[in-house]
Amino acid sequence: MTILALTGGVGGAKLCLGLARVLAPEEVVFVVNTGDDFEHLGFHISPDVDTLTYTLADAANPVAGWGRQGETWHFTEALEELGGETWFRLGDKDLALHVRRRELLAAGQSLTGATAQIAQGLGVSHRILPMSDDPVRTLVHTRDGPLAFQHYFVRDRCAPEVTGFDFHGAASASVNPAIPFEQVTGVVICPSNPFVSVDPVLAVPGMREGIRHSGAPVVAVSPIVGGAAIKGPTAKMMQELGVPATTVEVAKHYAQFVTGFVIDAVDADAEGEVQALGLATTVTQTVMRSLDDRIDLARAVLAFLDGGAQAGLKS
Ligand code: FO1
Repeated sequence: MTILALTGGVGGAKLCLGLARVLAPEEVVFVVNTGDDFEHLGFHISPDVDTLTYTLADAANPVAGWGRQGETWHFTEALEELGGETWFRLGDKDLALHVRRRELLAAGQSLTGATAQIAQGLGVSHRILPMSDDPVRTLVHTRDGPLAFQHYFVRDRCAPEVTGFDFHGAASASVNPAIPFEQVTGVVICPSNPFVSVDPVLAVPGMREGIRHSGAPVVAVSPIVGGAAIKGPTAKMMQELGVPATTVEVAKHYAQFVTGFVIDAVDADAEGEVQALGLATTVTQTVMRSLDDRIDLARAVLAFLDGGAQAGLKS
């Protein structure tokens, strides 16, 4: 059995931790969005890869979700004094990861290879695979023109009104060859932002085909609960794109690709509408506050994959 988990951002990383507690390293592969990556201060910054790595290493900042816990900020403060860019804050321990990754990349390692060495250094034995080792950059189209992802997300604090997204470089990117599609028995789309965390992963040529060819059931966990995103700009983006910020709308977004959809108990009344899209459904608590919540949701998702998430079955 090999589960493929597609993830990005803080919300997705929470479910990945639950899956990592339930599945052995040889039973699951985490495929991570790299559309948020950018070159900054001479470093290749890979936020979703690092958020997942720190999360699986139990080293993530539990409040922010990104960066490391127990950080100090001497580098950023000193950079400020020198007039450097500090809108994108790098903690002192996090800085070591960026220095190490730059060293590994400069020595010819792929992002996958560098990620594996860093994960190993942090005691993570689960497989963390960037969706591609080729550059893919999410471009956020707004009323005031296009923005690089981190300029939208961090520098401008998700304030600009979005009109659409492009994944620059996706068309010529190669899907990560380390993804074992032929062994995949189930696919989980984690509760990440569908537009800027999941869509970039699915935009890599060969990703959808590899998953479809595996014949494995594909389930998505709704990142919207009760009309709101647990974290991040998902609901705001949906409203700005002219769609209601509802779990049903997320199900529609995924309907052509997934066989099952995981709905939070708060939205149980939406189950019929989601089933009418031809999706199997399961209702459970998807809001993850504790480690137990993460583990319970992972178990519920795996049970759903084993049971009712075959195309067309209702559970
Ligand atoms: N997010 C912020 O809102 N502010 C920051 O200063 C910031 C710094 C940062 C540094 C390293 C890293 O791996 C992530 C960082 N993030 C920051 C989060 C990042 O922008 C987002 O996690 C993803 O790009 C979207 O999920």
